[in-house]
Amino acid sequence: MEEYFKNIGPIKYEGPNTKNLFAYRHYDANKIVLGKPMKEHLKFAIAWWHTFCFEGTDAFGGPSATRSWNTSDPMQTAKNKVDAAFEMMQKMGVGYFCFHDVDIAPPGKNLQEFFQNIDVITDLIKEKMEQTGIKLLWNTVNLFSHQRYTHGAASSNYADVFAVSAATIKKGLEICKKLNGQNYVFWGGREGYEWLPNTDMKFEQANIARILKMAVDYAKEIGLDAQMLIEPKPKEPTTHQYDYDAATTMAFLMKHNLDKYFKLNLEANHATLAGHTFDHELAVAACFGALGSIDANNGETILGWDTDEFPTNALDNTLAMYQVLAAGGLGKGGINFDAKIRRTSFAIEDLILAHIAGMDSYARGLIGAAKIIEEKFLEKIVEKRYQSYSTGIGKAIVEDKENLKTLSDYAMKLKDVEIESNHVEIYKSILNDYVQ
Ligand code: XLS
Ligand code: CA
Ligand code: CA
Repeated sequence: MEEYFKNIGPIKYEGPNTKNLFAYRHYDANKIVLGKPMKEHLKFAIAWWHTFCFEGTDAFGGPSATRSWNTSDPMQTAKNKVDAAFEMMQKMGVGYFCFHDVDIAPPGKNLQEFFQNIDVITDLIKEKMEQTGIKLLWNTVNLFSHQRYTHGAASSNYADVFAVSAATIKKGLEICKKLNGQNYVFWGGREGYEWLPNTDMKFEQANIARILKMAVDYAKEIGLDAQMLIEPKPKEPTTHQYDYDAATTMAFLMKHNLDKYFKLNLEANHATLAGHTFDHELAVAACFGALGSIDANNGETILGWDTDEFPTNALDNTLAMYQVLAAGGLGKGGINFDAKIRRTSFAIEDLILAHIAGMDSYARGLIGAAKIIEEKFLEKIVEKRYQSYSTGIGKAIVEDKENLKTLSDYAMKLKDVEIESNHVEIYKSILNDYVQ
């Protein structure tokens, strides 16, 4: 079997002072943080599409990277990618992976051939999983790249496209069951509109809900107990995507009585595109008890596209991990690097280095967030801000003992209403001390 990442690894923790680029400086898998090992807080996953399929193309040029797993035979290439993926995950000590159906197997001439190809490759993946103990964090199906999805998949104006989408999702759920996936993701790639005036938005959203309901029913039928996840994104490729952000997606799920079956897979770059911070999206999901999993990356805010860069901003990651810890963790979810190397980082070792960078940055985030929690830095500030609700009239309000009349009587008797400063600048400054 060919070795793809030659003379690299295993990647070990060497601490922040190491000069070895091929070592973890902060991610120390077995180090206990808040009572459990880092590797359980940070269930890192490698994204098949960005790592084994992306070759550095952009809107202005073809591949910049040459990968030795590519051959002239698409099935052989798919098999080589399985070897490369497991070699990389083992060398890095990464315990999970994620994929779209189209990432792992060639399309063939028709759906039948595509599904047969998937069967062959997933047999191979299953074997590797059994040998290594590496798990499937989630899989999904790509209902956006093929020409037939030009007008959407479940939201398409063509019923045949809806039917093909249903068949493809059925297969996706079967793969998830076969590989014991922890989660199953729906990202509505083209579920949105190009032009509102020619779109029946209510109808399209009802059809999306229909297919999701069918998926829930089928998962039940085949005994699949993976957590179902929806991944919000506001725009790109469509002008407007229906699952705009966490709040919009929850409203959609609740309207269609699907909220009990789904949680959210939240991506940092999608938060940026929606005009939110990533920790905002995580906090919104947590409010609904729907914090499912993370697609870890960063958007280049100057460019304003979905650039899917590796997440290296320690402050952002600290705030993100703070939300995760405050919500009690990600449950079955994990931290998938939905991130790709820059076009200029085309060397094979960049795939490893970029993942080290992301993992170390998230480890910094975890350590910093744990310190914030241990020292109750934010907890004390928040407690103080809301203390007027712990006694007197505030307590009565939150215990639902008051109404507009009783509050009016109370307010009329007030001589003055006293409020205090937020002191936000100094707290933001002190927060920097927690960034590791
Ligand atoms: C694209 C999305 C996609 C989903 C999975 O922007 O991030 O990659 O994570 O289909
Ligand atoms: Ca994503
Ligand atoms: Ca993205």
